[in-house]
Amino acid sequence: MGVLLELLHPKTTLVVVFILFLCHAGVNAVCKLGWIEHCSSCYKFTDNHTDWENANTYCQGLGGMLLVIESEEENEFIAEEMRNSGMSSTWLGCNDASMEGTWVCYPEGVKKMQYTNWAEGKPDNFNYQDCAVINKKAKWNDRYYVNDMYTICETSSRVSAMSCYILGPDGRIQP
Ligand SMILES: [Ca+2]
Ligand SMILES: [Ca+2]
Repeated sequence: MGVLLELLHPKTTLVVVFILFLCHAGVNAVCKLGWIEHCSSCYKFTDNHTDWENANTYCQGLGGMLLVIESEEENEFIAEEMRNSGMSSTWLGCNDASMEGTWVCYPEGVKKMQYTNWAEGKPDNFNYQDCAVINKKAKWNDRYYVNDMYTICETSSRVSAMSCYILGPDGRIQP
């Protein structure tokens, strides 16, 4: 009986709930407040409309990286979210600046594009375009570094990152 009472103690319950939350989080992804979770990634859809370099720096400042799309599933998810939020062309963290025609994605920098969804006839390197964008129809194009495009940031939602954050009273992660 004593054990049962101890188990029902609010503090114990809180610990149990917390442990359950951690276990739950171990299976499912956890994102910072304001970021959208989807398939082991967290995404921040921003109002930032700027050139590639600024967009890249902006995402790094938020502890992420520019969006990198690695599957059709991710491509469709992003395009749908873009349509929902009225965003036009958005930067991808990929360019072929180092070697024309060899597209690499950041932050790795040397990771060749695995999945692509170029629009017909793209990339065409028109007047040396080196940065990839996705439009709301889920098609990709190459644009200039200096073009102004929307910014979506991405980060891994791995739970190991949780040690960097504190759980708020609502159970969400505080920055
Ligand atoms: Ca991705
Ligand atoms: Ca190019």
